Amino acid sequence: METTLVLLKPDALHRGLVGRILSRFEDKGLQFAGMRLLRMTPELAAQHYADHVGKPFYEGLVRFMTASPILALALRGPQAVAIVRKMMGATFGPDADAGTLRGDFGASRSFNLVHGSDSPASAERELKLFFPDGLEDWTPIAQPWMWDSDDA
Ligand code: 3AN
Repeated sequence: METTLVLLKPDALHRGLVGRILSRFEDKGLQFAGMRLLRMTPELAAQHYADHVGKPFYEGLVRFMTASPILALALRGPQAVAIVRKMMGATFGPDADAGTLRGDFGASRSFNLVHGSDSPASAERELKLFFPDGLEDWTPIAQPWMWDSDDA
């Protein structure tokens, strides 16, 4: 069982896409283990995007991510990290396949709606940044029909 960090970025909130994006994750059978509306600070951005500090696009990325609130999610399920990455699609809207979140909802290279951890190790690091008090542990009533012991 994995838990991954997803961020719905400012463009998702401004464009009223939150409900539809959450529905896609619910429809897939991923479980909400954390949900938090917050304003990303430049300090939090520097920690979260540590690998990108100093790159040419970094300042623009931070300006975008700190402009208005974001919604942080912890999503849980078997192979949740890889599943969310597939659901997000390629980094830039014009390149993202139809059927993915970025492919269906955006055409921008800068405003790409969602973030998802790129590995279980990144997920562990990022979840601590956005959910320092930990996550909610609960069992959805439908879980016995969502996945088998072989999946988890
Ligand atoms: P992804 O979000 O698909 O994992 P990363 O981790 O390579 O992409 O990049 C993190 C974020 O930085 C992206 N979501 C995107 O918003 C931004 N970004 C990455 N590369 C570029 C670039 N060449 N130009 C502008 N923004 C970029």
